[in-house]
Amino acid sequence: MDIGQLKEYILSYNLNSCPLGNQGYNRVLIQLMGFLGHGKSSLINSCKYALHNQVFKTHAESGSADGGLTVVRNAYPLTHTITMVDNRGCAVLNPLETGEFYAQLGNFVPLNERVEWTKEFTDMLNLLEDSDVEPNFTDIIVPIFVYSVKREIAANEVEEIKTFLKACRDLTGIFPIIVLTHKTSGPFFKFRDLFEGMGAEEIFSVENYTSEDNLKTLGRHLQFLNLILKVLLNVNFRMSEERNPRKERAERKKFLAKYFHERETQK
Ligand SMILES: Nc1nc2c(ncn2[C@@H]2O[C@H](COP(=O)(O)OP(=O)(O)OP(=O)(O)O)[C@@H](O)[C@H]2O)c(=O)[nH]1
Ligand SMILES: [Mg+2]
Repeated sequence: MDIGQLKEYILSYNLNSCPLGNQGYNRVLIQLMGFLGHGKSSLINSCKYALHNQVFKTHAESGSADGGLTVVRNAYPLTHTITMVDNRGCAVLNPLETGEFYAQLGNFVPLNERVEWTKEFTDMLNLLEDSDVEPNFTDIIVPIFVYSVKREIAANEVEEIKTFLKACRDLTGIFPIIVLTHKTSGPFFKFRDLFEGMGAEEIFSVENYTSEDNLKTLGRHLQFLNLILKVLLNVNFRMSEERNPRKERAERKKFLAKYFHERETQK
């Protein structure tokens, strides 16, 4: 596929065209996750820039090197079917943070709301119950974990991230795609090996487009278009089998209820 065909494939992507039809799904949600200031919002801006022939624009506000800028889980449509979802960055990947991410991936948290890491056991159970009023089971969620290669990583963090990524896989049926940002400012090959060792199947190293540097080149555009393509290939794979959105939602609910119960008893 040349770049024109790649863009056309993404722009015209429709779940109705899957071999077994849409099976009750109507949207692909690309859910970003990661630590503070690692480049999540910039990744959204980069993908929109690569996909649409426009001047560079910051759709998702980005800027602070230390992070903490994004606190709302804003949704940014890329096409009529594909939406990218920003996230609050976490300082640590402790049970309160991972619990929130799992609830998001289960589609039990409404979009465009402020992300709180503080939800305790009863808050989480209420969240699961409340979401039954207007259940959302028509999204296919694809997780993306964003990590800056400028950052140091401690041995205990590697174990935490590994456990987290596997749980995301169990919940969504898709191993989170890893996006390594700031690739020209750190040992990206070291992080590639590290994430591959954690079980990552797809690892992209990118230099995000930013307000300071948004010089468009073919290779840089392709980084982001190929990332979106990989998301869609994962969706196609999942959609090649018979699916039941309601049943899958019920499974995710059970997974979360069990997780929150275990988290409570391990305190
Ligand atoms: N050179 C370079 N700068 C980047 C890259 N990605 C992000 N930045 C810069 O890093 C800073 C933080 O990026 P953001 O996109 O705001 O990061 P974030 O993960 O959304 O951060 P929070 O929402 O605040 O947690 C900004 O100044 C960006 O311009 C990259 O790949 N290369
Ligand atoms: Mg942000």
